[in-house]
Amino acid sequence: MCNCRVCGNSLEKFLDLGKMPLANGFLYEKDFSNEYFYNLAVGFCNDCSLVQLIEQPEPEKMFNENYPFFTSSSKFMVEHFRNMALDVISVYGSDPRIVVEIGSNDGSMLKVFKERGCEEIGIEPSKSAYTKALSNGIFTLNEFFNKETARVLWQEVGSADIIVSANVICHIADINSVFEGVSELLDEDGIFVFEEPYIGSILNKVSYDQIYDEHVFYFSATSVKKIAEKFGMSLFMVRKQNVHGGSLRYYICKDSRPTDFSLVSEKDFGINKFFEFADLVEKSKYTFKSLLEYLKDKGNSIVGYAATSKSTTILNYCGIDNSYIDCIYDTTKEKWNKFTPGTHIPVISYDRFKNDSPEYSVLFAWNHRNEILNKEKDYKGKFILPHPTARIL
Ligand code: DWN
Ligand code: ZN
Repeated sequence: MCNCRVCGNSLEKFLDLGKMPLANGFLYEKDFSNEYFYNLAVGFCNDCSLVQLIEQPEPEKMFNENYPFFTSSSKFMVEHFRNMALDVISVYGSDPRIVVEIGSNDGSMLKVFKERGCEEIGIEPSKSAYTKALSNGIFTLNEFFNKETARVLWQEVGSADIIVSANVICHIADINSVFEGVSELLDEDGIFVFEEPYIGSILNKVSYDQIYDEHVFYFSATSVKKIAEKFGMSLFMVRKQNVHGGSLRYYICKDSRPTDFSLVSEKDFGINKFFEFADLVEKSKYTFKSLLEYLKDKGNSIVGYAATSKSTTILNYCGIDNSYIDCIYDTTKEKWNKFTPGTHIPVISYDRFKNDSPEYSVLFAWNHRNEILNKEKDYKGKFILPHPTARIL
């Protein structure tokens, strides 16, 4: 079993979701026999309070030319990142000169900084997303961010006024290298702002599908504060965000700034809370599978709406294949005509959803619920939410 990636302490395992394929390892039929699996389990560090995967596949297996997630797949999220960029500039206090984004994907957020006249630098390891960013005119390096990349950048362009990141820091196992790199690259008056799905929301919503290979860390204000301090920086503010089921935005600086943690209380995040969560996850699986069985027995057609990374955890953990779910409709063309990792359900173009009009659709992109329900006002069937207790909307 691996130790805490921040402080080296041994981890207390509280949840084991079993054998898993890569969350974004959508594949063709010819590749079924070579599919990669690992064991998906999560542990808690009693020292720094950081929840983390026990084992994570190598980054190159996940983030490469086949990586099929693009920020622009959600209009709502593009708008959210516009607001995030403006918020960060306003907290920084003046127009920044250099802005670096760690894991900048297709450049959706950097575009806003660029429009404001900043020099934008994206760091994006997935060739697929990097290529999209370049075609969007966003300066991007096809690299993993770590202390070495940070040093090279610092030598070439000097320090960064702002370093931002969204839904990325939780993906990087060598978090010590990330924070060391940030502390070297960041200007003395600069700020480092990042946001991630919040462990408090995952616990409350029993959204265990946020747990998959790419998400090695599940942060809280308590754990982020400790990591920042380890590298001579300080967490001065956290703000809740209503995205991905509930995220926290963390604001970190090198100098001292007025602190504001008023909105977050994490007193009860001890190991017992995590064992309780593990019980609720098992109950959720039972309700989801029973609901699908019930609907199927009655002769209904069931499909999936959005082949998200999260759906890989749910489908594999609950043992749901195409005897339950006929297909999953998705807007990302890189996933079309492929099959879901591990469970081999066909993924097809979203364009067919309206015509097919299936009776029940599992809303695997439950985090985009408002955006999707708005878009699907004319849908005659019903949506199913997979957790906390599976239910028909
Ligand atoms: O952390 C991560 C988050 C930010 O994005 C990554 N590890 C990978 C990814 O996770 P995800 O795949 O669970 O993200 P989403 O945004 O919940 O889902 C994206 C998928 O859903 C895409 O394949 C597009 C699809 N989708 C759709 O078919 N119709 C999305 C929307 C909003 C829609 O209306
Ligand atoms: Zn630790």
